[in-house]
Amino acid sequence: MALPQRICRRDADSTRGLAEKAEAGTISSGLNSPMTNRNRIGCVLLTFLVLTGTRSAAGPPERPNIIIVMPDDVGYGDYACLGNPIIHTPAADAFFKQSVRFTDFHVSPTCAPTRAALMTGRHEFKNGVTHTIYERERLTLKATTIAQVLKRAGYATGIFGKWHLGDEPDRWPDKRGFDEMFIHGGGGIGQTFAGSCGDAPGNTYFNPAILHNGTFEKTTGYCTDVFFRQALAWIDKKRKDRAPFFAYIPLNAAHAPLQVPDEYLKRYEGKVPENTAKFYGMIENLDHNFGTLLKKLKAWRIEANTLVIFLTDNGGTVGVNVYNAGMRGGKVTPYEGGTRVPSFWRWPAAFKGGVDCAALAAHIDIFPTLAEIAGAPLSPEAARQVEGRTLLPLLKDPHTAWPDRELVTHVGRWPRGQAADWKYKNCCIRNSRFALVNNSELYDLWSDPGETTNLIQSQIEIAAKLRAAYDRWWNEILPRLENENAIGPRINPFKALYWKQFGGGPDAALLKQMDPGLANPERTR
Ligand SMILES: [Ca+2]
Repeated sequence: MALPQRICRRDADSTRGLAEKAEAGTISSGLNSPMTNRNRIGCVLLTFLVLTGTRSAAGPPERPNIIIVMPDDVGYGDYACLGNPIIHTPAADAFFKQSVRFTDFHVSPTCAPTRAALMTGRHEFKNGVTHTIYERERLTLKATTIAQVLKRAGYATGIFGKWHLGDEPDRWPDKRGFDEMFIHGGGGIGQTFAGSCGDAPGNTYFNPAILHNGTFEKTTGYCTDVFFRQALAWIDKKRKDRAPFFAYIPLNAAHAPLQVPDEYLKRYEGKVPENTAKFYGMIENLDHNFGTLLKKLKAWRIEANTLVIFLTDNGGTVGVNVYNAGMRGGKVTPYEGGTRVPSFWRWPAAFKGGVDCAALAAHIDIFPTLAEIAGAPLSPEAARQVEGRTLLPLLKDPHTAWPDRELVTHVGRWPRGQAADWKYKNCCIRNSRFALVNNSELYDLWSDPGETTNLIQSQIEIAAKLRAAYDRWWNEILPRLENENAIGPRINPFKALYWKQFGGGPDAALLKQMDPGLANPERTR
């Protein structure tokens, strides 16, 4: 089982960590940690090597292609390689054996927040993202995205799937660093929410109309098959161009509604509740597509120098009642089960796979890691934006020194205008050992990974230190919540564009559902 192994790894890591801290004489916070000098030097060195083409047999590989595959609403416990006793995920399991696996990797507790943090290398609230709807899913236009950074460094950049950081045309990914854009709208195919957040009208997971570089295409097939097919065709073209590429493949599956091809349902029917069977079927379909992608990389002989990152976008959902890897909570909670996700990294030319890394890592680390790997220089502004750390030292040596840090989780989603009252609600600040939840619960994750025993009364100093760091963070983010009072348009932009292209329009019920004043009266207060 995964759980006892995890405790052992953390114990080993704690011993190592204490020795490292004693040696360094300091424990640093990850809340505002810029790139270290060592990493900056590494970045400059890699840039030099890339620009000059210098490469010895023992030197670093050429900068790799980069692929991120990120299923939606799938948790740590939803993979066979991570202990799930029922699900069939052979591609992820094989990939797991070839990868560096982060065992304490955290994302945000919901969809748009994780995407905002991944794209910018900093907490989603600093990007104005405090919800998944009501304009509060929109990524600030002031931020620099990792796609922009990679594009400037010469990468071809493509997104295939779920953007969920703003549906208005000026917020589309093609304005945020992606050359190629093949996306659905809102937070999921077929969704409609008041204001700007919603998909094309009438879409389901089968044969959806997808926005392709500004024009809708009526596709054929199941959504996950469609997104992978499009991504593979684009990758095939780019690899023939011999340009490095960044393919970002954030799938909408296995987010509800639980629509799945019948053939993927059969294995689970009767073994688990019906909804879980559908959910597992969606994951198995995704796994089949992931396997096809990996086979293609091999057939195209670009496997060795392609970095493939596989992670999910928040904690578990439908599957947590069957298996949750011993964690408490799931999506939309501040507990471990809300944010700790699979995170597998494979780059055969640069680092050895088949190993676990127990260091406390997060989605905000992806930005600086990719920038360093690509040898992409950051503007001073972008460097200041990034709160994460490069993971490259850990990828090369999973046991290397990794100073402790503090990471903040906040579920957000407060009612309009009530941010200030939500300071200690649905939140957590954690370091590698302790988690302070809702300012009233303290857990020792090494001895109690299931977060069952509240130590708030006995570990007063530890709680006070975490609380002080949290208070500083909260004061910093409050002035940055730029979308709190935004009022969206009366018609979802994706729907308006679809009707402009194909004809048609909303009926009275749909108009009411989209209207920010009628459908969501608290917005007008
Ligand atoms: Ca999600």
